[in-house]
Amino acid sequence: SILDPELSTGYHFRPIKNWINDPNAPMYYKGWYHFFYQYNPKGAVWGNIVWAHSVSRDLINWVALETAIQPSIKSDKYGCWSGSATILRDGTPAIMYTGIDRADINYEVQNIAFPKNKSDPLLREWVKPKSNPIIVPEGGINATQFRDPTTAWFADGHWRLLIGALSGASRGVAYVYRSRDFMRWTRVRKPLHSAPTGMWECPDLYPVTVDGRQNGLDTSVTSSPKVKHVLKNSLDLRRYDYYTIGTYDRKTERYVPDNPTGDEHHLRYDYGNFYASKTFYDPVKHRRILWGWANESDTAVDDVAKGWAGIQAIPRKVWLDPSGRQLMQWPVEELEALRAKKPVSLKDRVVKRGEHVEVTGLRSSQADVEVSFEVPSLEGAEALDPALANDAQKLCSVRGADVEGGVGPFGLWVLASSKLEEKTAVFFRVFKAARNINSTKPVVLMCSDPTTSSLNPNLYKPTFAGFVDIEIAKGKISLRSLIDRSVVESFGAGGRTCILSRVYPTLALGKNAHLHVFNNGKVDIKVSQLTAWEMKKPALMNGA
Ligand code: DQQ
Repeated sequence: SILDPELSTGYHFRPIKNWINDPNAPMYYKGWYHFFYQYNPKGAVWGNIVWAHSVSRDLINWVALETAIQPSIKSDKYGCWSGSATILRDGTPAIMYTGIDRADINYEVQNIAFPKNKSDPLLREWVKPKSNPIIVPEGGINATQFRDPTTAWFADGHWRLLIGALSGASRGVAYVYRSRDFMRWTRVRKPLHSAPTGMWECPDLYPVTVDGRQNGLDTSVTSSPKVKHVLKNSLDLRRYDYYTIGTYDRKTERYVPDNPTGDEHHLRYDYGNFYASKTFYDPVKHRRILWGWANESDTAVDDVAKGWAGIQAIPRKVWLDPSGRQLMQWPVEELEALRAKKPVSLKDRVVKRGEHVEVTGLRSSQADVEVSFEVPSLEGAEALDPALANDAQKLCSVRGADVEGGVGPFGLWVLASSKLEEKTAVFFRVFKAARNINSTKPVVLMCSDPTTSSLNPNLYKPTFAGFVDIEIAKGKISLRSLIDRSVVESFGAGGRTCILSRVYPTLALGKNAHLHVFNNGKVDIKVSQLTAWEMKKPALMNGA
């Protein structure tokens, strides 16, 4: 049943009990990574929102501290919603967050909080200055859709930050606010950017280098010619995070996506269950790290029965692909410390049409699996239905893991029961170039298909999918899957396409979970290398 403790994640961040949602104000301060998150101290459903707080030395082992921010002033009496941290120029961290200050409607204002004691590296206590709220909705702004301040950036004597909003019935907006002293803020009349997508929750704007390296940049780096910006928004209506890559001009305070159709095209961090994400710059390892929330996909009744709901994805390093067209993501390297010493591996193993090969010798319910596939020929690839050439999700739902193809579907069955009644398929499928998308490149689809993941009939089991922008003509593609009891978090082609799914097997639990490589295509494929590690539990696992 859903209450089986074997379904509680082993190495993904989760609450011991109660509800969690958005990541808030991630930062590094005096030797510690700080992580705050939306938390309901009273139950396993959304409500009574406060900021819970955990700290870590390595982003993997977490210690829960006391609640950092909770309703205590008029301007946050009905909820302390999402926000971000900024390290000010004298080294002081400041938190900006949305407060709900009316009982009848979600009237949203922005508040500030500072550490009570800056010399405490754990930043245990936060104080709210009397001047709160410091930003209120005015000038025609819809006060019930005005929230989630970003990390601020500094240039030309001014701080700037963004606030997500809704204009009219359906326009998502990111407003820019400026300040000299971080306390008095004025809105720039024209928004940074907007698009007809519905409300923009949890915006995030940050620089990335275009020099092909994986290092990150501090949020205040805006001027170098070698910098592009990423604007991410969380779409309330569709419950996913999309981003564009573009140019931020700090004179006009406008942002222009490189791809004029980028706001419709919807490049996503993750094509699965991943929402309200936020990045921060890690000055220790010079990288930008992405946190994202993954909700449960069982029912609220199940959540209440099991007593907790929501996890965080493994923090991911993000950087700009040398093509400049998309971001790359990879689990932070610290995660590898949880890998058991002796992995299991396969080498140069051909997987024939219709064949599946079991990977034995490890407990794969909690594992990290890396595979490199070789596709000898693309000749047998299926034709792509032009009507689905832009709709990965639909394509995967009609051509799932069990539908025989040409080149693929091939990939992994994870969390599989011994007789395969239950299995989650993570796979690729290659199509011939589609005429209507104006390219001769074969089209690569990546899917996470949970339709047979559980015998429990009361689950939400959507098929998730995204295209993978690579030259498969070279014949190689890789897959990494982080399997963690009720999580399958996968990274295709080195982090080009990512999909996180929540699944709740009833049989494929603990030592009864199996791992296979499968090939349901007509063409043989080769596993040039597969390495699978059992994952240890972190010594310190959070809990609020
Ligand atoms: N969750 C918060 C809001 C945010 C939403 C409330 C996104 O601030 O817009 O818990 O999941």
